[in-house]
Amino acid sequence: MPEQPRLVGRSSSHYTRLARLFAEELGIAYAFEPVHDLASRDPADYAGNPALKLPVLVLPEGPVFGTENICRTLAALAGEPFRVLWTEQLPDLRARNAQELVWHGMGAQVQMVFGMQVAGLPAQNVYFAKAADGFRHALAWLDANLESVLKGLPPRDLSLLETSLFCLLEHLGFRDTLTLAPYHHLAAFAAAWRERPASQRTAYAFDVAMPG
Ligand SMILES: N[C@@H](CCC(=O)N[C@@H](CS)C(=O)NCC(=O)O)C(=O)O
Repeated sequence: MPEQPRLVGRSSSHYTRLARLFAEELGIAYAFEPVHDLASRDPADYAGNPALKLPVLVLPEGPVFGTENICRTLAALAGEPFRVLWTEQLPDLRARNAQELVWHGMGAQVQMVFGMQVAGLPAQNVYFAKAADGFRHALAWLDANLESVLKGLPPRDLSLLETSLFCLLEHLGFRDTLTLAPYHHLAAFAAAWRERPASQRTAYAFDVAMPG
């Protein structure tokens, strides 16, 4: 039997969940290997990723760094011809801006969680205060434009845009950074996506280190 792909990441990470959702939706079996110490500065703890970032997909031919790169690799591995919608196939500027703001939000979320919750730096520092403002403005833009963006998407089995948006929105409550309450369209989108079996199989959780 060929070796299963190995996904090195964290069950509490929105980037990891994006990769896992792709694997689940595309029917790809994989082994999950948690990274327990996010403060580690040893690339070996990140499956050799020199950037010290996760997730990493490990294949017999080598590691794949970066979540979008991993999603594209998983789609290429999928046996069936799934219709996956990538950024370059989004139909217009508004949809491509939406993807950009989702990536921005995912980065801002790492900045806030790693900076304030992991490193314990002060939330009132302009570095975090400005990040939170930009993040809220981006969410407001996404909320105002979501309906029209979704209406314009071509038929698909899966899209990077919707899957990444869901991972981001669910992470806000999980990590208690920003509230989704003011954003009704985003909240409804997240509630609908939460029902998917793949979403339920990849719910956020903190990985527990096994003793011994
Ligand atoms: N560009 C990377 C970003 C991944 C990323 O920021 N992952 C977070 C976990 S959700 C991480 O590694 N955080 C540790 C850190 O920032 O030091 C990707 O697309 O995979």
